[in-house]
Amino acid sequence: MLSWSAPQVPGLAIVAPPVRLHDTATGERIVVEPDEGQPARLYVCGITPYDATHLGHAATYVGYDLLNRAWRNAGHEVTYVQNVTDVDDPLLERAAKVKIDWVELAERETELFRQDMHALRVLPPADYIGAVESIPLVVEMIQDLEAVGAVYRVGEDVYYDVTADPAFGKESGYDRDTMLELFGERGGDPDTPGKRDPLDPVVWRGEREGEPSWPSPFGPGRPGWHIECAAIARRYLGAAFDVQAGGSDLIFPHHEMGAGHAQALTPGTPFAKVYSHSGMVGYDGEKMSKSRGNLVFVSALRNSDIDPMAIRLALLRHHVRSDWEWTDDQLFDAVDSLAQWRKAVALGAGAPAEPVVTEVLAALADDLDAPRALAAVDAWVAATLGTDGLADTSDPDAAVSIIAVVDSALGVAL
Ligand code: 5CA
Ligand code: ZN
Repeated sequence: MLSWSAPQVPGLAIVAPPVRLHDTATGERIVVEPDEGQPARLYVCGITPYDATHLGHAATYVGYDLLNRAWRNAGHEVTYVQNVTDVDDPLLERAAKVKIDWVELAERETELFRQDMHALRVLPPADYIGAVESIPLVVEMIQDLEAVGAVYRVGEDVYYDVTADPAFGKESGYDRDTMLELFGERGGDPDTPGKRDPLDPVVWRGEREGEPSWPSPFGPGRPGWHIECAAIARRYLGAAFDVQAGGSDLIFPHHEMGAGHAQALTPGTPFAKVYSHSGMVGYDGEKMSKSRGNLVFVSALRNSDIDPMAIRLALLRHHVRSDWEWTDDQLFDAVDSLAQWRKAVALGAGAPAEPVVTEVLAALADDLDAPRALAAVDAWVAATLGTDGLADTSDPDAAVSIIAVVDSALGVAL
């Protein structure tokens, strides 16, 4: 499906350090270098397009945009893939509730998402792939799983047997009780009779009255959620790739099951080298979520004349892995910061830029530490404007380097 257009990214005079990322599976910070002769390969789980992009989504996509940029600045090519869950229970339920065609709803919200991502200067995925368009890939993968005995039928539905992958549980590291609880909360059906294990997820959901369906060798139906991302990643990135990312609400069951589906076909080869998860953004005391309705939409802020670069800066004040609460004050602080940054670079000369460029790149290579990178820019701005004493203008070309690194590494256009 159509992606969005890429912003210009300035090249930098120095090469950034190798990227280290916290891995959910091992709990360790791992250097993620692409395989010999391969680009760096990143999959970030995309939206379920039944409502507009909220700041939680934006924090996740801006967060992993830092990874894309850090790899590029370290000299790597990057293949970035993202899905759109354009058919699934929550989308169909919302469409039925508001009495609009589910295809129309998905198309409308996906288009709004593209505009939001473009405004936030998020680099677009090379392959932006919808669930509906990937049904042939899903069917093929289920057939491959069938050939190794990893799936079974329950009535009209096809389920994946979690015991098919000996590494099941390693991605999340959760105990069984936690798994059972989260599976029930996040789209799973632990109580369906006839399953071998309550945790087994559906990979093909047989046709139901009033729901869309597609023909397949298992009968008419539609894909399960986890197999969608597993099949798309496998096709567009390969059976093993560098980083699987998304919000921490996807650690289990989504990324665990996706890894299981893939690893059942390639025993002993981890699906992703690193599983990276962003924290949850809250609002009014709870996780910002479509089902709770406590949302702040990127498009609404844009429509109220907020500079998207201020939205991006507000998000970058938090580490991608931390959970945090959105407050309107943070946006106004970011508007002020942006104005200060722009005022400082408008001077041309400023405090020495080179140590700032080095520090920004080092911070981002160190598990995407945006707050640390922003602190370095803030300090340069304060020194240049003289808000901490005398204005330092000893570097005649400072602004050029600062503008370039802030744009290239942080995605903020000054
Ligand atoms: N379509 C699936 C993934 S395949 C999905 O989870 N869609 S979503 O629209 O619910 O979320 C899109 C992305 O935003 C996911 O990576 C999700 O983990 C992340 N996300 C959702 N809510 C928040 C939040 N409050 N804070 C941070 N990230 C969030
Ligand atoms: Zn996904």
